[in-house]
Amino acid sequence: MGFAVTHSERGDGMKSPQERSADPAAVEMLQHAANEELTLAWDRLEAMGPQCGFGILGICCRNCTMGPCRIDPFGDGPSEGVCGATADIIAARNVARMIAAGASAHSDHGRDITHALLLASEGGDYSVKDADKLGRLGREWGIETDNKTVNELAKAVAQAASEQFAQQEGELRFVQRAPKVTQERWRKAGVVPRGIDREVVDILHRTCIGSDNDPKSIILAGVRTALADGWGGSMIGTELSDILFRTPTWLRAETNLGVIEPKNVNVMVHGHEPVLSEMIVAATQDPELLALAREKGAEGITLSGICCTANEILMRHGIPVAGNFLHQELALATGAVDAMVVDIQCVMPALGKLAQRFHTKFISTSKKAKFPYAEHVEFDGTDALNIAKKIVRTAVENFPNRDQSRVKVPKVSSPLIAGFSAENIFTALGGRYRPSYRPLNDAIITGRLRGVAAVVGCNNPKHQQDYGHITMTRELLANDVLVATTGCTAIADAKAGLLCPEAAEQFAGEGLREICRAVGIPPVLHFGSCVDISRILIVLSNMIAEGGLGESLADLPAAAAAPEWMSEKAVAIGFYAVGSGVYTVLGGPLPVLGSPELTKFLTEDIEETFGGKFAFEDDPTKAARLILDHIDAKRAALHLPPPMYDQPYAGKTAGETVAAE
Ligand code: BF8
Repeated sequence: MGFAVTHSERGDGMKSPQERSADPAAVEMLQHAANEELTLAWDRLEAMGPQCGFGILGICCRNCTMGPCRIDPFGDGPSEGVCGATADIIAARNVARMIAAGASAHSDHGRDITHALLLASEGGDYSVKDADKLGRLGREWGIETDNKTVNELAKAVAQAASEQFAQQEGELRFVQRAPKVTQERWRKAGVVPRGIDREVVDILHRTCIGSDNDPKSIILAGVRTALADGWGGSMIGTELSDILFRTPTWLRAETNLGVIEPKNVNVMVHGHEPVLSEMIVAATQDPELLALAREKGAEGITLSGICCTANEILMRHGIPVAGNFLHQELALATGAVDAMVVDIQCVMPALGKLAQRFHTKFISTSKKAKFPYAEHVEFDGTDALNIAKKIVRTAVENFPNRDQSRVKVPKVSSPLIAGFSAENIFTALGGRYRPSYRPLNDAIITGRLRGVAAVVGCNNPKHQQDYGHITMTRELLANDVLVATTGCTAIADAKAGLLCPEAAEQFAGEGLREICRAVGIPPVLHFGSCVDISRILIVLSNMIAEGGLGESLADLPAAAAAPEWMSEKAVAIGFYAVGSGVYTVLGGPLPVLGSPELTKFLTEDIEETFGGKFAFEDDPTKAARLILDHIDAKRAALHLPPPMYDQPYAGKTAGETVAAE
């Protein structure tokens, strides 16, 4: 697909476009941005160097004004902060606060979806699109479903979901979805989340000056907060989004900057919550606005997305994806975006100033996320369609202001298949005649599949964009590991052609290829946005329930990775994965290396409590091999035969190069 890695040396300390991204569309736009003298994230990173070593190691503390304090990792300077906090305490507190921030972001998203379900139950612009799933969830939660209308049940479910945030004691409802042995581990460790908000507050309290000063105790509380995200806020976000907007089904779509159509009005959504983007989808299809677009000289309206809100409307409508995190500025630099509409999370504050270099309207919509140089149109779910139409109208009316001579859209896009869920993976892998998890389990048990891996997470300009995702994924595929993906990794893989069934022919080992051929799936399954990693928790739990692969999530020949992570949300996800028993490899370490004791705890000792642990490995090929070793060890522990087509790391990836074919 033209994704390549080169290591040209410019000699001025600046990375070349090819070193900054493995994506040919990005390379083209980076060159264009340099010609236009635009400042992008990569430039700001280079201007920032050298970055603070204490921060990287996690041993600076700003939790009170006796500081800031920093610990000297080499032993010549202070070994304690003013209060006496050691490197171990400071690093543990810092990472716990990252978990709390990440869990808050996912969970507040879940809260907004809950609010939208409540609005739907009262009539208005939202309505329940998956009443079956609503009924299933109502029954699972012990809510009386008979003799209730859909809206009455929606209201009861929304109220029950809402209580999960405020609950003070007991256990979150979705904890019951985990295998019994996993639940018992949590109870024994005292980390069963009580209520979503409560766990976040607990972390902020215990990391305040003079509170919890036992690094292990802080980390265990961090795991509990992370579990409140994965098995709480994120899972509520996913499940209620499916109920409101429908559970995804397989569909074909297109991705990369080439989906921007220069002849059309281009509306781009960026952020996370489908509550906004779903209404924008409807507004861009409004006949009146389409007619207005033609009146203004455009041929139509193209809606595309960036980051996870793109994944949300891709999964349910097949709306094209313009790109992942590091594409947000590149998309604006095309000069063809008439409005970029943002809500929450992963939206760079730099966008407003960049938009001013073009005609682009930069429109913020959430009262929780305001931006410099943005026009703010508040959107809280009430009068949703009218507000969405107002936003799209702004884009349409802005079209004549576009300077077509400055438009530069790379002719690069790739087809993909998306729309996998814990529900339809059933039929996907079993085929029409055997819809269950049995074929998946059997494929692993017989060794046709070596195992499964979730490769997820962000872009980070410290890494060559997408290189880590693609290299790791291809190494896993070549060794018969079925890959599940979400978030910006999913978009990276899609741009590199890995979300097509044909990718199995080109990149998969023999066993995985046989499965993909038999059931017509791609070797990499797109499960949605980052909150939808909760779908993967459910899939893994269903695999245990199906039988033959152990009793807890930690027994599975499975692993997780985030090769280019950067967000606090990724830290929360990493901790709920490890806390759930999943071996998790991060490209780039957590900021804990200033505490050897904490590093050892997270990468070794924590396994005894939860069955999962972290590994830090920058090199995606080596990281994939850590995963393969882990999967093979789990296979051996389950007394499974070696992989049917054993080809230890023979793979198809060729050293440093991500196929420049
Ligand atoms: O929540 S993968 S850069 S977009 S944080 Fe952000 Fe990271 Fe992308 Fe979605 Ni997830």
